[in-house]
Amino acid sequence: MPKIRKVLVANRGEIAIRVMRTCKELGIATVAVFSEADRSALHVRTADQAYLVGPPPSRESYLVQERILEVAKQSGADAIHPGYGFLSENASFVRACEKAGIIFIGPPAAAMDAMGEKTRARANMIQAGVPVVPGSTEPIKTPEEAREYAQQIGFPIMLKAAGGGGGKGMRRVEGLHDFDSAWRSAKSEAMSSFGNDSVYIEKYLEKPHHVEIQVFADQYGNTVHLNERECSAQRRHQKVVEETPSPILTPELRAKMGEVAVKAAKAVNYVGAGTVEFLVDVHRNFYFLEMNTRLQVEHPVTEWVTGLDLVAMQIRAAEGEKLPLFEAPEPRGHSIEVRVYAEDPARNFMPSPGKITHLRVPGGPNVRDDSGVFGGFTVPNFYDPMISKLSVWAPTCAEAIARAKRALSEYVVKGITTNIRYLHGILSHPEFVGGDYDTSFLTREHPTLLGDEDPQLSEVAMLASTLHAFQRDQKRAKTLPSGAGAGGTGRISPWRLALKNRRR
Ligand code: MV4
Repeated sequence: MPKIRKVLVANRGEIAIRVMRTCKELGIATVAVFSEADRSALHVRTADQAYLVGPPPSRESYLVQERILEVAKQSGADAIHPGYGFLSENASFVRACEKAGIIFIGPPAAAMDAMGEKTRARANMIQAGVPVVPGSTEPIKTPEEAREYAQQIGFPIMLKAAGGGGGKGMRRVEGLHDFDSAWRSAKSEAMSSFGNDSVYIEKYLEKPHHVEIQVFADQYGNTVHLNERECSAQRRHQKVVEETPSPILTPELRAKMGEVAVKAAKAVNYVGAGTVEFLVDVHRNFYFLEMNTRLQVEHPVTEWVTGLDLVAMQIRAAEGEKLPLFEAPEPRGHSIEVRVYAEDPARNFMPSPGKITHLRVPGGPNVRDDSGVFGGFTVPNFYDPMISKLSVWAPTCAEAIARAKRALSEYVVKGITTNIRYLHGILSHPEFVGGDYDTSFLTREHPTLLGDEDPQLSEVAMLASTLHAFQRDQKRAKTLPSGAGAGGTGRISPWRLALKNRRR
């Protein structure tokens, strides 16, 4: 079995540092790559060696496959960890690593191919017996064909780009009257985002939850799931807060979704850490959305409740070790992660790069700050403005919320604007605390989350949203099938029970 002795981390910021930390603990040497904008970045200082790979734009530096491979050879690295983003889901890069005799710490290229194109992924999942959102499994060629298909499955429908996920090239269509304009704009956005204007159709799910399952596989087909992450707190398809366990899962639903996620991974011969994303509807039906074939930003919450080091597991799997566990670990306690961004929530979340003149990072029991910055660092404007991920663990959800708020209140970042107060507002919001927030939460509640300067006004906003949440509960109790809600049967549903426990 090949032992990995030196890892090139083909990334920057907090994730590069996260990977290097585990390497150090395993006695593995690290190599950083950096652009001209990142000469003084923390990941460069953290690595044992560092190489300049190009000018600031990532197209000319972090994304240049030949240059990254050249550095790997020059430095004597035997493996490359891609982090997330950049080259992490690029099958041609995986093949280039293979050709160069360098271990890619991630899934095989074929597994990426099977999941990369969305209609192909859907067809593969149907084949494997995984439930997918009702809709087409091939791109639709003409608007006539699309209109006919839409009428068949019934409006509202969603037009989605086949070339990639993440909400780009996605349009909700109410009916025939707005079909043509949605068709045109979905196609042109798909083209500019993915260089592929293929579009397919799905039935539109109202206010779904985004729940994803972490999976892990070794090279011998042993595959487990490592429980879920609730990721419904998103804005513009960017996750803002993640937590595990999900407040809407019962142990039974967790086991069912976990089993399906393992089936999905096995169907594409997956190896390493992966995530199967699901949409969960109001009746708690769940549907495969896409599979992310990489380590994800929000992996720390899974590490908190399982006690595992996912990066160490990735490295061991890449070396050919067998999986050390054969069934899902029981989630222990509760974990929440918030993403700290250099951005201004009051100015439509405009990025706020610049020099951090003063920095105090939170600490204390069961608080983890995965940061890519330091006091005196200038946040460049070329990359994603996330500067850190703050994650906490506590025995119960209520304690985890209290701990995350406490940690946020310790966070001091001067010189640039951050979303720290906004994050505190989310964690204080009754809908978040109640645990039944769906993917419409952050957009819908935007005004109440901004943290008004006038405390009386924000009090009113909070009260209004409490009433709103109450109304939603009432409505849901009426619309859910008996047993699923409190719905007149006098029974307390497992979900309600979970919510009650949440307030302990
Ligand atoms: C949907 C949907 C409703 N119905 N598909 C958004 C990102 C992309 N990965 C899929 N997304 C959605 N797909 C159908 N058929 C609603 C969303 C959606 C969403 C999903 C996950 C998290 C946040 C979201 C916010 C708005 C819409």
